[in-house]
Amino acid sequence: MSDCLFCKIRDGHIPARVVYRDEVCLAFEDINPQAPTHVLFIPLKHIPTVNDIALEDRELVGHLYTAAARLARERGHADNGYRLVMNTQRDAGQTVFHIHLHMLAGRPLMWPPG
Ligand code: IU
Repeated sequence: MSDCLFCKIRDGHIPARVVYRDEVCLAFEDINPQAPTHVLFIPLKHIPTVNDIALEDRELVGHLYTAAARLARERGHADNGYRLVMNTQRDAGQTVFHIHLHMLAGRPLMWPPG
């Protein structure tokens, strides 16, 4: 079995509050939410970091964004706004090495972060 935590969530070996799934991606509530809405969008394909995104993955990455925008609309965040972010490597605070798009919404968000 893969050592990757998010692959284990994808495969149902670790529970998560899944909010969306299709043939390309999976979305689930972050276990330690930093905003009223904090959802992670992951590709089903294991890609460790943004550095590892290949040209052939371009559609997959776009798919994460369109899935996130749809959920934002469904949850009523489209007008007030939300943040989509992919932390990459140590200095950005990446802790799980399977790319994931954070969607944060539901409160005013500070900028710049940390
Ligand atoms: P990061 O960008 O790699 O730091 O984000 C990892 C996120 O994964 C972070 O917000 C954690 O709260 C979240 N997470 C989770 O949702 N479920 C888990 O079992 C674990 C981490 I470990």
